[in-house]
Amino acid sequence: MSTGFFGDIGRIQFEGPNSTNPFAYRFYDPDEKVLGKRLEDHLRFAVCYWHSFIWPGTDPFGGQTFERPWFADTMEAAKLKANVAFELFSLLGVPYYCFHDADVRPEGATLTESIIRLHDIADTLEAKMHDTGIKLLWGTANLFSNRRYMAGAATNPDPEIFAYAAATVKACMDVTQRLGGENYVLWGGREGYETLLNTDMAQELDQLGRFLNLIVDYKHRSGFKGTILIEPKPQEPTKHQYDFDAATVYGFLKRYGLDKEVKLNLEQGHAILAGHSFEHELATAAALGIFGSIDMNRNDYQSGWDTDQFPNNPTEVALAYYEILKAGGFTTGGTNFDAKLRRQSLDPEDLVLAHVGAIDVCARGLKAAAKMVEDKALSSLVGARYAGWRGEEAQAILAGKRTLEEIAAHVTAWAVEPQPRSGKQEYLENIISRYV
Ligand code: XUL
Ligand code: CO
Repeated sequence: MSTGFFGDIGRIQFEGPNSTNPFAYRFYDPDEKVLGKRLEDHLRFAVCYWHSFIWPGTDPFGGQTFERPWFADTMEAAKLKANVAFELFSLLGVPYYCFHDADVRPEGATLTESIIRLHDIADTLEAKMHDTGIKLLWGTANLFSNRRYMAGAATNPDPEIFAYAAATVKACMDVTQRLGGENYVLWGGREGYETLLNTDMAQELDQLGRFLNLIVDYKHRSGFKGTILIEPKPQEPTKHQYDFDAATVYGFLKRYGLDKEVKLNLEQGHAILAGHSFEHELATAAALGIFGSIDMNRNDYQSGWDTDQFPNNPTEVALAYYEILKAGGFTTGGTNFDAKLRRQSLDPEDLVLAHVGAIDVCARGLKAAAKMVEDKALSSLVGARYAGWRGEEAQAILAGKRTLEEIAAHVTAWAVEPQPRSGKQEYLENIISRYV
């Protein structure tokens, strides 16, 4: 039985690019074949529980703006929330959703009570998943909201907090596994410092390395088949977070022997906060072999803050999916909208419209990117740019078969100096605008 929250809005259908119906997809036809694969299977959309159903519309100067019938700390409210959440997922026709433990159940007086409640609500989620066919892209633990985590979870100076966080993650991994989750995400919002004056950085990094090793070890023993993902973010809430960006996390994983075990969940807004573009983060992860999944929301370029807005820039989105397609596309990962409404968007239909637009811009971007891949629009030029490295001498250098002295002797024997070639940047940028 419907909760009636979304009124008479029916299932969103694909109507094609000429449709002016705001409740229709213009670019997202899940069954459309792109590069031999259904669009739905390329994009693997997920709706997040937290911003859509938990966030009350607060900002640093103002309180709650949203009024939702499930805003209460009871199991009854949690069940109503689950019903409405699955109504949104079904309306949109997305294949996946994601949640934190704290999103789906009210916190108990003890960890044991919290875990019992988590499994209780998982019964509801399991039944809904069974009825709708909607799957869990990833589960995660909220190790940042409660005051016990104010000085970190894994990186807390107090080992009891480390242990509490570890036990919480175990419970969340168990529930994720039970619900057939395809990934488990770790975002370390408090894993960093506020001031170096009270921080032992070497100690905290070792704690974080141990924590992650415990998780990977448990994954293998518990039989969880999903991927463990770290979500980098440079700062906010802490002044500095250890999982700063893709390159930093790679160095961390290498140091603690986890580079073959853990991949990345990359978020557009976090890339911007780190001073990168999203495509830079995607390309870095792909080059290092740790690309996993994405949170496809965007930041405001003026605010310098994690504004978590729904994506709306087709060129940016196309460039992101171009990197993802080059990396071979998603395996267990997908496109999660870690995005929230603006706080003035009060109406239930705003929640639907925000996702419709985001889904459509992603479909449009992916299709443009796929066409660029298909036409080798950029790759033929990139291939030609590096052609010299396929030569015999260059291959020998790359394979470590030449010493510095040998290379020097070789170069001094040349009759002509090497000449620079154009990088063709504007030509390539013009190609992008042709596809988008
Ligand atoms: C915070 C953020 C989180 C993670 C999951 O910036 O992105 O919502 O995606 O904890
Ligand atoms: Co995120």
